[in-house]
Amino acid sequence: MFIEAINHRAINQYVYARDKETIDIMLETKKDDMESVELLFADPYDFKEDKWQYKTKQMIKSGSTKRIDYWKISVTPEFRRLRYGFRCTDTQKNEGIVTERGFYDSIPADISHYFCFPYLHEVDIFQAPDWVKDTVWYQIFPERFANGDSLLNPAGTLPWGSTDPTPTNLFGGDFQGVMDNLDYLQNLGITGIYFTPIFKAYSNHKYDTIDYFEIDPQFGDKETFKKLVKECHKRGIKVMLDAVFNHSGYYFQPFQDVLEKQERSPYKDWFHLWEFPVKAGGYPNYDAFGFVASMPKLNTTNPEVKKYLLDVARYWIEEFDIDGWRLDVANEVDHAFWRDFRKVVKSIKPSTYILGEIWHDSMPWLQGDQFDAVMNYPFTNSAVDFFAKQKITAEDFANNLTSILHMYPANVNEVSFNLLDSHDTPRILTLANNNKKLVKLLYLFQLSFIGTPCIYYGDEVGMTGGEDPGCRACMVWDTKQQDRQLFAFVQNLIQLRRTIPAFGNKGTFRFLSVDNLTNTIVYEKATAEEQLIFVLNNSNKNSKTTISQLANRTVEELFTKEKSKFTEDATVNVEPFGYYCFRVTN
Ligand code: ARE
Repeated sequence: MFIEAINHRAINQYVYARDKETIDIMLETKKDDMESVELLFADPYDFKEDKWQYKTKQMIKSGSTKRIDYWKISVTPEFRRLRYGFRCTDTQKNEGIVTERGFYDSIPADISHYFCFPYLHEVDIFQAPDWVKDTVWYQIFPERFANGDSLLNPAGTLPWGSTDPTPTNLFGGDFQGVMDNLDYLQNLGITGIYFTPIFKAYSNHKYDTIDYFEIDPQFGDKETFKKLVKECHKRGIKVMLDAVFNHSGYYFQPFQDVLEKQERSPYKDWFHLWEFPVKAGGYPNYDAFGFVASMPKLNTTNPEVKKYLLDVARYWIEEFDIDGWRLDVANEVDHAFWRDFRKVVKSIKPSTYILGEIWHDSMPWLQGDQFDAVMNYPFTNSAVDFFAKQKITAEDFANNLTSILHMYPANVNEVSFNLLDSHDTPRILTLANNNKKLVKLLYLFQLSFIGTPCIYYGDEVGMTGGEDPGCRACMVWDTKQQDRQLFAFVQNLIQLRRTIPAFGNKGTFRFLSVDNLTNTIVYEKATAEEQLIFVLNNSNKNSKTTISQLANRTVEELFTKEKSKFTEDATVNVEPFGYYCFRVTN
């Protein structure tokens, strides 16, 4: 038994309240080391004649990677208190007891050895807004979605789509252009829009804010934005804005005041200045986003700055009824600020979705006191590596996704923002070397996975684009230039996700098999009522896969609507880059 590989702490994804009755527990052991793991558990005060009245429950192996087997179980302690340990039996029938105080050959009598989940308070449960679990997002870069009001065009605005995007050129995208195309978005089936920044700013991307309380004039005014939100809400579409609180823009009035008055400026503690005089240009002599002088870092520990930014957060919810905040460079702002941010936002509108932009393990921000979710770039990278770039094997992909699903509590996974690309990355069709079959597999996996999926504007009609700014081209509106077949494919997937509970977040996810030779993955999504089995052949060869769960079962294939009955051998032949989704009917 490899006791050195056994891992559990009574924190985070290892033990957490799933809901007001249920506690989920997870243990990690060395891959293929354990034959079984049992949970030993009871109320911390449940004794009879000085003996702790523990019970046992078999844990389920919920997934594996190259290194780790994950074991999970849920318990519903009558008095919401729990002491617990693990009894591990390895493949050589060796037994061992895992407790907080160490590893033992036999069950310690002293309860103080055991892990403790002291008390399940409802108020402590990680609560993300329910509506997010059923949302399909659409990301819009406002400058590039549609030019609906040429009177707003800034000087130098170019004809729509007339040339490639650059870090500075302008094409006049605005709110009217979005409103003119809400029917298009409703027809696609999306139910949430994530706008990159819309406040008054210097650049075409608006991540260099000049005024957090003003709409950028090239997009429109507050009345137009209010109307846009109302029109979205009428269509059942939520609206999420981009909060750039890690840094301001160079022309943000407080920073301009520092440049003018230097150490005499009342705003000198609004930033992280290194020395005086603060240089107006060139390499910054102050903290910034990266080393970008035009993005001076805000001192969010300064009470004046905190108040100013929390007022911004409050204002756009109270005055415009927005539904979410996406938090730019969220990992570089202090946790104390985000805790206050959540308190303010949730006090005004508890259903607001708080989404952090963090590209790495984000457990410290997902304890329930700061973010509801983060942008799930680990998911993005693995999906793109497997399907678009054909860079990793089916087993690697399954290992990565299994690890990702076990990084966080289940409550977090179901609101994770699952994107395939964004305004910061090349577009998926470009990453897939213009192979639309790969893009379809990407969309199929994304829209049937756990979490809240996001479609980047234009991907659904086959737009291409490389690294920023290449990925920010004007939306293609000429239907002759659009891939309408791809649009219909994505539209159908969204429809399946919205109408079949097991297809979306209500369905549990597990890989059934992966085959490196045929690069085929088989996974299941299931509810108590329904079982879906997906087969994706991510290779340019025919694949033949045996799916034991289909033996002698009758199924309906969701894309062809064909009904069939499998024989004992349950073999499925899939064409190159083909896919099936079988709904088991009995
Ligand atoms: C642009 C060019 C840069 C160029 C810069 C020079 O893209 O190549 O060096 O201009 O000025 C915004 C604009 C960008 C602009 C940038 C800087 O949209 O066009 O860059 O400002 O002026 C990291 C951060 C993450 C950040 C990305 C870009 O962790 O927070 O870098 N993303 C947000 C927004 C961006 C925005 C900013 C931050 C600044 O989404 O759009 O950029 O407000 C790895 C790392 C990540 C890293 C990621 C991307 O995966 O793990 O941490 O993200 O690569 O580099």
